[in-house]
Amino acid sequence: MKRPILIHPDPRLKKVCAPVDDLSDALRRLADDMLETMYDAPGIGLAAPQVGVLSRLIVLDCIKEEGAAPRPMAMFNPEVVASSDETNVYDEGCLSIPEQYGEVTRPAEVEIAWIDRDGNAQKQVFDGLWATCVQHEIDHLNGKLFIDHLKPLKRQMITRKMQKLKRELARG
Ligand code: K1U
Ligand code: ZN
Repeated sequence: MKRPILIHPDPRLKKVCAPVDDLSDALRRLADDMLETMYDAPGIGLAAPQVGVLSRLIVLDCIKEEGAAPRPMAMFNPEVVASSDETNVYDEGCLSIPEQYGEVTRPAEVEIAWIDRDGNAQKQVFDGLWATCVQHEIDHLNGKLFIDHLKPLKRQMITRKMQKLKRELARG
């Protein structure tokens, strides 16, 4: 089931999310719903707070090539356990901040530890777009948006545009 995506500014997007204790069927269903919502958007990642659930769960699939096999991933309690000194700059977007972009500098390579949907501990090194995306999604779990990495003036300009968009959407 597709879920509505919250649009910035929304207080739920600024909260630190709670760790997942027990992997229930409801949480696995949430992960499936988030993947459906992400593919439909379309996007390459999604974090639970973006659908209003304040739990530490993210999904991602950074395979963008037409015709390539999808690689959906769901990560419960994801954590950065190591990051490279080398950095990458990427012009990031966000499904909660539609049609706005900004350059964010992040470590080029990160090692991530997480719990998979079967309850098994996993650890893997990510680079390229996968590294950018997984860091963007973990930021969401800590109440941080990509615009929080930008200069205050650009952040304020984007927030004002989003306030206007939300007013227009509410009017219908
Ligand atoms: O978390 C989100 O809001 C999803 C976001 C993830 C992301 C994008 C760019 C850099 C880092 C993280 C998106 O998926 S925005 C949409 C997007 O980037 C995209 C959409 C269709 C095809 C390819 C990319
Ligand atoms: Zn985002």
